[in-house]
This record gives sequence, C-alpha cells and structure tokens, in this order.
Amino acid sequence: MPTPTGLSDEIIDALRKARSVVVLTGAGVSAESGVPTFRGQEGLWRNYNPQELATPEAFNKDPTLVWEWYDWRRGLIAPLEPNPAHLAIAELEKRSPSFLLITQNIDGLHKKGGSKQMLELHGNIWNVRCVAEGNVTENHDVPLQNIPPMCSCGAMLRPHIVWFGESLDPHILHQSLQAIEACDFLIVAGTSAVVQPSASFPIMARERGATVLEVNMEPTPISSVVNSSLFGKAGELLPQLVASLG
Ligand code: BV8
Repeated sequence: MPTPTGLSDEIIDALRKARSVVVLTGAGVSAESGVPTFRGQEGLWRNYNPQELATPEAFNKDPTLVWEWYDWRRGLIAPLEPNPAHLAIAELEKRSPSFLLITQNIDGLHKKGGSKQMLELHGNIWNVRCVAEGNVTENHDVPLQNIPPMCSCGAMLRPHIVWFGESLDPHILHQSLQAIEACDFLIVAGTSAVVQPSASFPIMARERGATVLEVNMEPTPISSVVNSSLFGKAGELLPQLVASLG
C-alpha cells in the first residue's frame, strides 16, 4: 500500500519511533460508515441546527423533541459498521507501546472497530442517565419504547452525552489532558477543530514538542498549527499511514 502522498519520511519515522501515540477523532472518521457529520449539510434534522438541539436548554424546554432527534440518530447508527479508518486506529493501538484514542464521537463505532484504550469525550449515544439519581445505564432500544424514556424511579432519562454549555466529565478530561501532555505523536482525524476543549488539544501537544499530524478532507483552524496535514478520506489515508509503518 503506497505511503500517503504528502507525508514525509520524517513524519513516518517519528510515528515509527513514537513511545506514546494519541489519536483525536471527530465525526469525519465515522462519515464513511454513513454517520452524518455534525456540521455537514446531512447533519441537519427537520431543519434544526444540531448545535441548538444538543443543549440542556433545548432538553429542558422540549425533552420530547430532543429525544426524537436522538431516537432518529440511534436508528441511523444502529446498523452501521466501523469503516477502515476505525480499523486502522485499532491496528495502530496494537503497534504502539503506549496509546490512547480520544474521540468526540458518540456513535460507539470505535469500540465496535476494536479500539480498547479510548475515552469518549462527549459521551455515548447508547448510554442514558437518570436526571434525578444520576446513574448511567445502557439502552439499545431502537426505536425507544417511550419518548421521553423514564427511569424506574419515575424521573426522566436523558442521553448520557455532553451537551454544549455542559462541562466534560472531569475524570475523562483529566485523563485526556494527561495523555496530550505525555504524547510524542498526536494524530487528529476527521474533526473541524472548532469545539472546545478538544480543539485546543492539538495546540497543547504541538507547544510541548509532539509531532502533530492532521487527517481531514479540507483545511481546518489547526492546519496552520500541525506539523503536517493529509487531505483526503480518513478511511483511505489512515490505513495507508498504518501500512507505511511496515
Ligand atoms: C465545555 C455531543 C466548559 C452532542 C458535542 C472556549 C471557546 C469557545 C467556546 C467554548 C469554549 N469552551 C466552551 C465553549 C462552548 C462549547 C464550544 O466549544 N462551542 C464551539 C462550537 C465554539 N463547548 C462546550 O460547551 C463544551 N463544554 O467546554 O465545558 C464550559 C462550558 C460553557 C462555557 C465555557 C466552558 C462541550 C462541548 C461538547 C458538545 N457536544 N457532541 C451530540 O453529538 O449530540 S460536540 C459535537 O461536535 C460532536 O460530538 C462532534 O464530534 C463535535 C465536534 O465536531 P466534529 O467531530 O469536528 O464534526 P464536524 O461535523 O464539525 O466536522 C467533521 C470534520 O470531518 C470536518 O472537518 C470534515 O472536513 C471532516 N470530514 C468529513 N468526512 C471526512 C472528514 N475527514 C476525513 N475523512 C472523511 N471521510
């Protein structure tokens, strides 16, 4: 398999020698599995902007509407399979002395694709949380039996997902920051790099002297920061990158 065009031997050598590899992914890594990206045209639903629905305010105002959106997304995601980008990241994990995947995606496809050492920064669409008790359970009902789904305690369940304006799980954020501080190679794949705090991770890694490689279909706000950008489909470029390690 050819080395990805535009990738220098220096970058490949740095990845080969890396002691600690971190991969940060966004919706673009799941695009080739058929999951609509967050900001792509197909991401819109009933003409709502996802950023307006993925908020505690929207849920408090109309939990039924927000749950209908998530029920639609769960139905869309349930039959989908990991694509070669997910599989390449799982393969890279096996080859790296120390590895962590930090994903912004909530679709669960990285786990389905074999990733083990991973953090779901924004939660997982298959987990629900009781708004009263706070306990988290898995719910794979497609479609949901009730909208909104209720806890056995009588309170409402919400998606166990981090919405805009909500803080990330402090433990997950701390583990992510520790990995970003310690890594010597960071791959940033399939993210528009606009959502904080994950959009700052590549800058933090670069400032610390890690080699940062971006994989995206198009330039992003971090393209000027990273050591190198590979423009193309993650499902094609990531397998080529892993294969080029020999
Ligand atoms: C927080 C769950 C403390 C919901 C999501 C500092 C500065 C400015 C703003 C803020 C800041 N700190 C906090 C904020 C506010 C906010 C924020 O970042 N707003 C942005 C929009 C400006 N952040 C937060 O609220 C975060 N909380 O920081 O807490 C706090 C709180 C309040 C105020 C201050 C501090 C919580 C953010 C989490 C939001 N939840 N998801 C759900 O999914 O239902 S984020 C959502 O966006 C998704 O998880 C998604 O993964 C994520 C990022 O989007 P991308 O993954 O990048 O997807 P996108 O569609 O944008 O781009 C896809 C990319 O892939 C594109 O570049 C495309 O070119 C590329 N692509 C497409 N196909 C392919 C491909 N690449 C390769 N191959 C392909 N085939």
